[in-house]
Amino acid sequence: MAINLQQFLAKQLSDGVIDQQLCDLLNAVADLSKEINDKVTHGALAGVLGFAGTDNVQGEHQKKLDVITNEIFVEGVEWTGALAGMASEEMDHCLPTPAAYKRGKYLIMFDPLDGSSNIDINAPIGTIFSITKAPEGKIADESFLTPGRKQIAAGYVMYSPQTILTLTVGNGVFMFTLNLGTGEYILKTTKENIRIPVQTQEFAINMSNMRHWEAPVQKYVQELLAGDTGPLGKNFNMRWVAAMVAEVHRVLCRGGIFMYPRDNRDPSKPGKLRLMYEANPMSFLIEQAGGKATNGYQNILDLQPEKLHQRVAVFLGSAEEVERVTSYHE
Ligand code: AFP
Repeated sequence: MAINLQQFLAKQLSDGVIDQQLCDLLNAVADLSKEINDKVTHGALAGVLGFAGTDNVQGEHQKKLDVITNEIFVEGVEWTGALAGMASEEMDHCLPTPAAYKRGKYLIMFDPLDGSSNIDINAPIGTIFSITKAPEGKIADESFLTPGRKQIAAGYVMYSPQTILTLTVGNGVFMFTLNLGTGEYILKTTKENIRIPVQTQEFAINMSNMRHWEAPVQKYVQELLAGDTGPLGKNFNMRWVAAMVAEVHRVLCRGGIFMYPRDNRDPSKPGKLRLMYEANPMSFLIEQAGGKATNGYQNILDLQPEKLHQRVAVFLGSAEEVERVTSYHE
């Protein structure tokens, strides 16, 4: 009998894997994701498409849905009594839990809507979150700068043909499908405790950036393209959905390697993806499912963050291929 997310979390609580505050926080994230799902699926009908007319800290033009979903996320978790503070791709600085609410023991970092460029073309998008223990004392941006290895929980919600919440609390990866009829997230019995195949024949990278890549990535991608006529001795397929949530979901479901390397266009930027609320939570999920995630040199989870919105190169997925491309960087 398939169980729902509340039942799954209640069991994790009774088994001592999570505490009451984390249980409440994760249930709140699941609930707010249903509101985001509603906004996303109504799109133009809800008047939520197009640009908001503002820029985020990344200097990127915010879509209306970026701003709306950020508000939904903040209001969806601030009251739980589980948080000392939160940080978001869409907010320049962190937000300590307002005095009106009980301070909790956790911090949450999130990208409320990953894949904004997909919104107006009805392509997959998602919400990504990462949960760590809050330090004692006043909460500031620096409070969030702990290595990904210290995450307590992480996950994403993918808004696509199915709305799927994927979660780890440190004992494997579990996927839940939203039953729109009942509003329940149901554990996908075929997808309990996900394992990523060590080998793969599928890669994901934005090929239009090829001329900007560093030599190790050039070498590796040439080998992928050479297929069975080259050193890898097998043919590869390519995918690019332009939403990290969709790429990671595919890797968790059937393996593959996803890459967003740094490139020579802007040497000050070590990559496009953000460490704290994209690469870290996704790397936690990937490692929990038996995959690998590096920045070309180090496991992403071992990186010591220096800034809240810092970027990082990402190579993640099936261990054999991530290890191969990482070895070319040595
Ligand atoms: P947007 O949120 O600006 O669409 O960027 C999405 C993203 O951060 C990540 O989710 C994708 O994997 C990657 O960027 C796509 O980047 P390109 O648009 O350069 O292919």
